[in-house]
Amino acid sequence: THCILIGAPVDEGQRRPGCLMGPAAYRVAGLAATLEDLGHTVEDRGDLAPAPGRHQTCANPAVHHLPEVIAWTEALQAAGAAAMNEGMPIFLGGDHALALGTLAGVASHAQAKGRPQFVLWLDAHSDFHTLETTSSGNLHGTPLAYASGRAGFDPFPPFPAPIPGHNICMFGIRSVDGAESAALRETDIIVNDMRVLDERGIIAPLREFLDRVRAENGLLHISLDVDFLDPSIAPAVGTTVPGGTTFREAHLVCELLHESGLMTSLDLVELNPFLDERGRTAKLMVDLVGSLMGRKVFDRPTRSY
Ligand code: DIR
Ligand code: MN
Ligand code: MN
Ligand code: MN
Repeated sequence: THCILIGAPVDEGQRRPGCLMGPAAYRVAGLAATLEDLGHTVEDRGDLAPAPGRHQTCANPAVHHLPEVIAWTEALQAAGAAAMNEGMPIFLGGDHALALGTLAGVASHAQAKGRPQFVLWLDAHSDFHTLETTSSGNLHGTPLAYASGRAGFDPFPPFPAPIPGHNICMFGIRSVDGAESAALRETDIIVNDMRVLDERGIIAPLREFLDRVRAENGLLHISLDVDFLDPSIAPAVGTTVPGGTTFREAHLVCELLHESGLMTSLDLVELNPFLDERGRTAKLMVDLVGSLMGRKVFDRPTRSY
């Protein structure tokens, strides 16, 4: 695979400075060498710099850094759509607000190719707020609502090709705000919260989704939020939530995704190296990318997955 690394040092989607150091931390933790050792080619396009924000406002006074996040969204949409024609983009975050742009980029590319876009959201949070419903005002809590084509995103550009709910799968969810759960009930987004994963394990719900992606010849964007992982193994994130996925579960998810052969783009988001313990979380994220891209302890016959 030709891997295209795109640094997206977005820090404006939440209030705890540090995510802007994420792209540097992934590079220091050896992401490129990890991919090359697995036989992939790597093209590091450096860090994206958005145009200066214009003077946009919205009705909700809690929302902060709106012009900056809109500028990031536009820059990432363009960079993402372009990279999709040349290889597999891996977006190095930056907070999760970057997915407003990466989802827009991959969805517009999928539309141009006439293929359906699917999204796997590996996160403690559902990130389903609009500009109107967010009470924190943190725009990292909004990308899936934007990608679903929900109203409430003025003055953002309209989402280019809204993704149908049943093409979106949330996985590992354990913190959902009231306005988000009310809105989610009106959709057919697949919500695999921790309760589902505790009851069924991770393999069956993941397979169900991947089977649909394959049956529909879809493109699959994976958005990996550090807080998908349990804080005991991944402390370097501003919004830790107890009860996350374990080391073994996370690697299994990544290995199954690799064996599926379906992933076409990837976000690595919410790493805050300022909160890390000597690069521990950055290294874990790089190891997970290794599993996503084919590393395993023993070679095993390729299954469908
Ligand atoms: C919370 C936290 N739902 C909010 N969201 C996220 O502020 O909207 N934390 N995404 O990582
Ligand atoms: Mn600021
Ligand atoms: Mn998130
Ligand atoms: Mn999260």
